[in-house]
Amino acid sequence: MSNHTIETIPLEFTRLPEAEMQQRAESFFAQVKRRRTVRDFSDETVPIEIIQNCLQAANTAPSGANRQPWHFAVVSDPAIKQKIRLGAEEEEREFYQSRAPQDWLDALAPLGTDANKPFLETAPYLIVIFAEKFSHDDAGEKQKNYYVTESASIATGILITALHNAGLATLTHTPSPMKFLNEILDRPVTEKPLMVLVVGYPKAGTRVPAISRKPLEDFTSFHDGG
Ligand code: IYR
Repeated sequence: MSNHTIETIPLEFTRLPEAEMQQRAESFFAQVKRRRTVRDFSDETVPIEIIQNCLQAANTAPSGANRQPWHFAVVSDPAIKQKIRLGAEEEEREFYQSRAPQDWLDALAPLGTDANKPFLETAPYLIVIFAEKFSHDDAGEKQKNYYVTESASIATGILITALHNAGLATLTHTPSPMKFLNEILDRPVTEKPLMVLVVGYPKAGTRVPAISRKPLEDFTSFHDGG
């Protein structure tokens, strides 16, 4: 047993009646299944308080040793958005013209994506997510973080869900490589850009690809001893 004395507080946990658990599980699924990735954004602004609340929700994510190894750079400045667009399009041209193997291009064809990323300037917010490989302890000493990618990815998942719940559309954008984001946003090299989350309202009349999601039995297995 550890000889540290740890400070504890009572867990705030509400035990729900089973019927209510069922109902909540169903209604949450009904709500999140309406989330679709959007690539055409309106330039309409969104109150920053909504974004801030969703970020607070993201920050509740579990993380390795509770280091919370993430940084969210929220960009609304048109000049910085333009720089990000130019940087991303440069990488994407490389990707579409030479880096991507044919099988990858074939897999992307149904999405209709190409190297042009106008949404990086149109949408009111770009949230650039960085995974922090190191943080600093109370004495300012550099400290290694754990499960950095996993932790930052879980936080990003919660952020996407929170933004959808708040009535906003998102696009997970992953230009590769993403080093240019450290330079534009002045983030240290110990932070690895994970992705750009484009946030706003969909452009009026937006259509999205007709996709389906795998049925439960195709992506799960239940090891119940039966
Ligand atoms: N990053 C590129 C290519 C791309 C790759 C995958 I996998 C996608 O699901 C979508 C796009 C782009 O943003 O166009």
